Amino acid sequence: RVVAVIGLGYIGLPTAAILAANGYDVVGVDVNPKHVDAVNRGEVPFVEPALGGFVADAVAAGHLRAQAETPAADVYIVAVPTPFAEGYRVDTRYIDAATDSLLPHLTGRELVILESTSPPGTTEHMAARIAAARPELTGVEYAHAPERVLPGRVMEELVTNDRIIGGLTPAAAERARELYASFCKAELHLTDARTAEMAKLTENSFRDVNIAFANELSLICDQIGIDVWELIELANKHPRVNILQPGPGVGGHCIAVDPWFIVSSAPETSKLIHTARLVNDGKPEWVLDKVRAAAEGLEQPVIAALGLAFKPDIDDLRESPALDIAAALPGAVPGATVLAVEPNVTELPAKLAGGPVQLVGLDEALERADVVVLLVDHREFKELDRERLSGKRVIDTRGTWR
Ligand code: SAJ
Repeated sequence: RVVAVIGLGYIGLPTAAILAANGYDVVGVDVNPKHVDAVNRGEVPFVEPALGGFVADAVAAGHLRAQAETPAADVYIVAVPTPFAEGYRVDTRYIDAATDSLLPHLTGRELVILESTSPPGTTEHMAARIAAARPELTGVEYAHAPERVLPGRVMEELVTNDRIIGGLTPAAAERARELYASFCKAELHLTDARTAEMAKLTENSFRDVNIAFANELSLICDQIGIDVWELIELANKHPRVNILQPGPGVGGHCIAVDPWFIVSSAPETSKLIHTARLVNDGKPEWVLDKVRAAAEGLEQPVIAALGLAFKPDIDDLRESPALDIAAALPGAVPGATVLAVEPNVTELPAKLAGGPVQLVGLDEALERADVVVLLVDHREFKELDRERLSGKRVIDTRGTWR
């Protein structure tokens, strides 16, 4: 049985590789020729532990190949980006393009699975789009099977996390269950597509609201002179309290995005979820204020921004507050030289390329900087000998060097 996985990104490629390792013939489809070529060489075009071995083995065994064109297949898995459109509604441009690419191949027996995180109703939208173009096909089945894997632990969590599978019909859900059961050793929970869509958004909103609580505490504690990390550690000794960690903001393509899909689905009602987004999105500005204050009185200060990724030990810069802060620093502190350190990338991302921010190694940054702002708790920064920070003005947004 042939499975076509459309979108070979952070979710599509791991899913393609693990299906190939579990008995399916998998064709990965991507519009980016670099991704296609990398996969066909058995390589992974981004950083994700353990994925490299899976891809190399699957390609070598002939169970996985990549191409630009959508092929005929028995099962289609759509794992393309779902960015925002106007008013924080979903932009279905990539989903629609993926859906349209199936049209010439469908015979009426296929299962189409949407994995991309989407507002309630998106799986129905796909089905309606196909029905409008190919009304004679009555047997195509649809399901939504949202991924919940944590970047950095994807290959493990694909196997060990419970999974929600929502069918447009119960039969579609059953059919999708069989596919996921080939590699997922945890429980598969069947429901309808709308509930599955909302469940995914709810999980990430839960985390966003809880991080906002920690971030708001960090502002309050700063104002009244309390160490927020000690405070949280102590409060968490309560058996039913489990506060998350403050940071420079919330990043990634999931937690900073998904709550908006709930807000745009029910704008009048989603008050807390909306406010949490604003609290977390306000944190980078607060960090910039701290850096501005730290640089005060220094002539032509050198500022080192440690970390650009949206979380530790990955190269993913999507929606990263650290990247936004680094990009805003030259404007926030006029006359400053801004050095960025990001051990997981080899060149400046598009947002910084050609601008005043320089990408340097950790040693050079520490040698030159007057002000050091820690934005991501990468391993290299955690292990740093604290002596090397002496004499510098330090802003530790993660509480790593307490
Ligand atoms: N963060 C904090 N404080 C914390 C925890 C996280 O500031 O205590 C920040 C991180 O620094 C990062 C952001 O939140 O900027 C998100 O990081 P994360 O590790 O919480 O989550 P993601 O985006 O890597 O993955 C999330 C996960 N969802 C949940 O934990 C509910 C993952 O399981 C999902 O599969 C993923 O979103 C997704 O793809 O939706």
